[in-house]
Amino acid sequence: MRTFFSPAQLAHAPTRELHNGDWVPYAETPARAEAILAAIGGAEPAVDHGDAPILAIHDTAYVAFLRAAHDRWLAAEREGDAIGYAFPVVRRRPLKLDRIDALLGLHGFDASTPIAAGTWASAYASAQTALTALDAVLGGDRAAFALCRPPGHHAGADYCGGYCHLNAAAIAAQAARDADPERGCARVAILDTDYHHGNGTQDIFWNRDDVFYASIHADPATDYPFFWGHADERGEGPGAGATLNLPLPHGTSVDDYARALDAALGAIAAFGLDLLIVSHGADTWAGDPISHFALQTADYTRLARTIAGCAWPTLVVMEGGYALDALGANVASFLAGF
Ligand code: SP5
Ligand code: ZN
Repeated sequence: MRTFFSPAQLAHAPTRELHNGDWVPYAETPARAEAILAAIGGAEPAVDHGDAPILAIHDTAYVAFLRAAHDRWLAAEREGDAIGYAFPVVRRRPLKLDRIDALLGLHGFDASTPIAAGTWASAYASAQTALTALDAVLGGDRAAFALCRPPGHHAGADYCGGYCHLNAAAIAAQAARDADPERGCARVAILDTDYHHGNGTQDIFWNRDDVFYASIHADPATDYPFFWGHADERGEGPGAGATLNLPLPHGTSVDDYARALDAALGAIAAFGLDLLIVSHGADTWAGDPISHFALQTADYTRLARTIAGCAWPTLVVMEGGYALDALGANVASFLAGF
């Protein structure tokens, strides 16, 4: 299957993140993309689709913030990566705040998603990679792979978090909806197989009945992002019933995972769709350094075959996966199933 990636996606390279109250090396490294590229034998470059498809999902003020945040951090005479430390969870109201620390708190929900010098360039390129792979699928390919990095599924319309800045899967879903009638998709389903719940994607489509969101992930009672991804979250208003969360316990291996996948695919089939977007994380692998499932490398081929067996036009978008020495093989195994 055709695979897309842009070298600009390597520019984002924060040095450290907060973990259990201390600084640790940043887990979401450029080397992740290089490991995947090496295993799958390279990729075609992304085509620039401009800001418009990004602004169809993300707020203008958030995009302006993200673009300028690191320069403003330096202008405030700080060094290194920009990280927020005060978050407005109490009586939020519109305020005209200008200080970089206020903006970092306003546009983020955690202190483990730094903004570095190359962050905007990489997040923008990651979104373009998803849009270019989408073109291949809308053009008739049965499946295509967007090697997105940085990942996107924790990012909402106006906030970053969870190593994510722009939500490439959501941007691609909206672009598919907005494409001209000949290629466009009236109904899109997103299947999120990352170990973590994709709270940003869920939030973006929470009230909508044209984009279904199904996620299989670690129970947020025990894992990040804690506040979202619980089984009783189903969407609201016109979107009631168009969100499906399937949390699983630590230690989940392939048979239990495959049962959850069958349930997700059944719900997606019942919704009816013109396009499937798989927000794929390889952090469900048994040896992942920040996760607690027990999938084996070969399991990914089996799971992907189950998805491919549904015969829906499919865009696979890369999300997480942090075991550098196994990441390439795990992603290659998943793509082999298509
Ligand atoms: C896209 C994705 O998989 N995001 C995951 C975000 C999880 N962030 C919080 C996890 C904290 C663990 N940090 C461990 C760092 C080890 N170097
Ligand atoms: Zn993840």
